[in-house]
Amino acid sequence: MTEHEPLRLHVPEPTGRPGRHTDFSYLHVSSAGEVRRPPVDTRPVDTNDLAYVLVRVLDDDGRAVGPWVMQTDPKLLRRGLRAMMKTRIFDARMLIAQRQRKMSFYMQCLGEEAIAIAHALALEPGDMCFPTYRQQGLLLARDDVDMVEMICQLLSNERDPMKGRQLPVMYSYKRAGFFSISGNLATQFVQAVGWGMASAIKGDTRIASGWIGDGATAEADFHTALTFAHVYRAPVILNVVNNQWAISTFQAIAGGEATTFAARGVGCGIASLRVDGNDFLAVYAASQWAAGRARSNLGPTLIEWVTYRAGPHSTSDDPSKYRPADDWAHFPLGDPIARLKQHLIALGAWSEQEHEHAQKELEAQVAAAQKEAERYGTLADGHMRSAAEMFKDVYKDMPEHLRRQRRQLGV
Ligand SMILES: Cc1ncc(C[n+]2csc(CCOP(=O)(O)OP(=O)(O)O)c2C)c(N)n1
Ligand SMILES: [Mg+2]
Repeated sequence: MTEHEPLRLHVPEPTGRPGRHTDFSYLHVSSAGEVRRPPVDTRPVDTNDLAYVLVRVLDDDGRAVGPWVMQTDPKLLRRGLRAMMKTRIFDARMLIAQRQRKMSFYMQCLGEEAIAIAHALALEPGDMCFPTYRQQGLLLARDDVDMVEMICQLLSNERDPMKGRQLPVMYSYKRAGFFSISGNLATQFVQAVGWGMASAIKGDTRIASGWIGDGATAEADFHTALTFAHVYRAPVILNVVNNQWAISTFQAIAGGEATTFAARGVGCGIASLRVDGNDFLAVYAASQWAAGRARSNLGPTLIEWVTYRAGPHSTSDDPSKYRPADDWAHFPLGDPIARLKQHLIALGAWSEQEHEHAQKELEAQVAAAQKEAERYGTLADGHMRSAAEMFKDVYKDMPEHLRRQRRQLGV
């Protein structure tokens, strides 16, 4: 024995658990308008302070304040609001369809809608996103992606463009700048950096946008991506969506305790921001800033979007087992839809009546798309693609062992 105490490890714990309120002071929320906006050609090292504060534009009364306010056409904001409402309605309907056993699995982005949608509106045609399963807003923000086709994929039916080979929610829309989702977390980050580097090597003007969750930053791919992005000043936006949870694991377990995920970027020599992900105007302004840097050969930007995963991780999860049931109601950054709605009403560019009308119209649109998609089959009616499909599209000439397996299956 020595005079020293026995060594021990620290295991982070969330402050809230079922029956015990979360103390959200760990988020260190800045006031709206308080955080400076650096010039777009700022040196990465000069963003160090920005990795520990929170860029916010909308104040508690729905006013846009501070240096990150942009002259944004209210038409664009209304488009963003409608896309967020559509996404929430879409998620709610698909959740019910999963409970009705029409699809095997679903994942909502409830509470996080502003991030993907404002980001989509800040990108240009041809830019390529490498999303996770929680960025359906990137697709639903666009007019050129058919909801019917998306729902056919969720239902794994005859018209599923993925031919039943992907998990529902793992979309792939090259034409809409949406790279095929992989279930292997964090792979998107290295792919995004690689795609951005290829764009630069080719002398193209298109930029990449990579996506990762707080939990997945603990994967080695995250760090590899940061190194390559920094070394070659790749034209890429590195989005870290910190929604506080990775299934039942609190963000502190992935390394968010007493520091921030944005600080990882600065540590690697990458310009970094920490932004209120539930503030549509802040997401739009920060995305524009980062896209401007990437497009002007000023290098990558890492953005930590602070938000809250308001729903379960997926239809296979029950968050009441590990966090307070009313946690979202106490989350200090509120609801992104309510906040943008309040702002537009304060501007005189929206009203309660218009909101109600839009809600009904979008509900009808989503319901009609679902009805149309269900005509091609659902998991519940067994109207699926033939098992023969899984043998196709892999080899130009099918090898003998696969022919044999197909014969054994009798398809
Ligand atoms: C490499 C890898 N490890 C583990 C999993 C299982 N898994 C799927 S989602 C998830 C949690 C991810 O949390 P986070 O990155 O915070 O994203 P969020 O679901 O909160 O959007 C885990 C562990 C996986 N898909 N891939
Ligand atoms: Mg998470």
